[in-house]
Amino acid sequence: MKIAKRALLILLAAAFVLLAGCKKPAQDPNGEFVIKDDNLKASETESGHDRVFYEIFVGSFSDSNGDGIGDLRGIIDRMDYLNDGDPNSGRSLGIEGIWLTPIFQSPSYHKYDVTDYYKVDGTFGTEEDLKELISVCHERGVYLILDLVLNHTGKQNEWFNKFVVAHRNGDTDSDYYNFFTWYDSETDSAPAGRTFSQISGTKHFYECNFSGDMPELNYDSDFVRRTMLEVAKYYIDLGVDGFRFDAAKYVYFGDHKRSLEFWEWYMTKLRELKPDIYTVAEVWDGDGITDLYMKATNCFDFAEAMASGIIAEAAKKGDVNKFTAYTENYLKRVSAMRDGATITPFITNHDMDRAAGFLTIASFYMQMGANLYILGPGTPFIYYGEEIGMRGSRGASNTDANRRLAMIWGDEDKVKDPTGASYPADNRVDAPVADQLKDENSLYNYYKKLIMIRRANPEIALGDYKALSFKDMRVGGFVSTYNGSSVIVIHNTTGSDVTIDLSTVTDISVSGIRAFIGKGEAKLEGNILTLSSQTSVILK
Ligand SMILES: [Ca+2]
Ligand SMILES: [Ca+2]
Repeated sequence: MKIAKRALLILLAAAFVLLAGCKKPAQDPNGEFVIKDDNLKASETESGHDRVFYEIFVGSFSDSNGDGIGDLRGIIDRMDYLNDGDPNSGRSLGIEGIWLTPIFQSPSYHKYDVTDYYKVDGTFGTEEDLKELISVCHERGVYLILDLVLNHTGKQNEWFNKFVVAHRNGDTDSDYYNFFTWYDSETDSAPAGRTFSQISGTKHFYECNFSGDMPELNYDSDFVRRTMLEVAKYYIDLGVDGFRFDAAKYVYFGDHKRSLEFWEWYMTKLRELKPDIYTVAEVWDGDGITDLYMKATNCFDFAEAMASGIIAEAAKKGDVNKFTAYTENYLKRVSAMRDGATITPFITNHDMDRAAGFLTIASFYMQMGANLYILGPGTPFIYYGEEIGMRGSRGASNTDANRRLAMIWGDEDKVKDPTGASYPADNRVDAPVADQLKDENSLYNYYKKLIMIRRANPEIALGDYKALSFKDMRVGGFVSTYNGSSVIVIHNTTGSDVTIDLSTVTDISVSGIRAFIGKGEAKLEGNILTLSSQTSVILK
């Protein structure tokens, strides 16, 4: 990992030269943001984890061989779009980490039912492709994390077959007899609240809370624990930077105490293998529960996500003070759980209706939502297509495929929707990638600039966060101090310009505007800040 870290440093240093090296205040060609500071120094993060990540739903992203299915080579081919390794070029989105949804052999399009953890699914490519993707990512200072499904496997996994055979033969000595959780219907009743299915030819039932095709692994078995540790070790040795853990709270269904015990054990082992590993878990629950799991691993913050989440609420209805107070409080709780823990804000992922459906672009809600979570601490996760404003929701046909539609490149890419998708083709995006790349006012270019601003002002992601309090609840912000340097970030989500006497909200003296981004602009005269409607400013 030293190489990747060094690459990040070079990247950050180059960004510093680009963005802060000008003697006069730099004006972006289209005037949407300015960077004014000759003294900015990019600093290496303590954990290296305060990155902007990008979730790729692999089968829907980019198809390299014309079969309509997104694949690893397609991602390699699109790396210049994601991060071209040259911050001076200004020609790529600039994400610093990639989460791949599961890539191992599986019969489904989503691949959360793994048949063989040691094989890249043939439709996605080969292990050689994975190695190449890892190496291309690392050349560009980008982390690559894999989706690891530890709660269950697919029914077609040979482990399940061995488990079934062991039960049919009454072979209690087999290592596989207890590989999945099960009960004997002749002597026991089904544990309450959990779902089981019969092992054909026996009176035994295996646990399958998600689907009959997804038998649940039994982590009371040391053999299972060792087996699933070997899987992680295999991919760590291959060079991945970490994992996203699926369904983490269900390892012991309905028992957070035991599930957490498992994750603490697993993470201790992984950190022995790779001390700087980055992991993030799906614990789809309220903060009271996710906080517990922070002891072991970072967790996605579901309270911030979706139409009802704190980001969308602040972006639309404008209670920015609620958002910043929440963030300050959340950071405190998380850092109390574990050294090095980071927060993980996001608006949507592959299990949710897409953001541009509930944060409309024309009303500038989408842009303000992005400002709120990308110009902030932690590890923001962008869902592929979010940066071009793709829409897609379950809708009346009630299918998750509509949330995982084919990326709209507008070029020769033939990537197709997953099976079952029904979302109207004419309402998916305002303009494809090819057009947005050329349009300085596109949402894509907006996201790109947000990431540049974040990178050029490391205090935003790394500093000690302190929410500021404003009279108008729809104006809000925070001070973030890192290595003795403070920035102030202020968001105006209201429909009108605001004028703020900064001395009424902070005693930190400000010498100028570092950047602004949004619908309008920011001006500073002495302590008096004028901030346009739906605009954010970074002051220093
Ligand atoms: Ca393909
Ligand atoms: Ca389970």
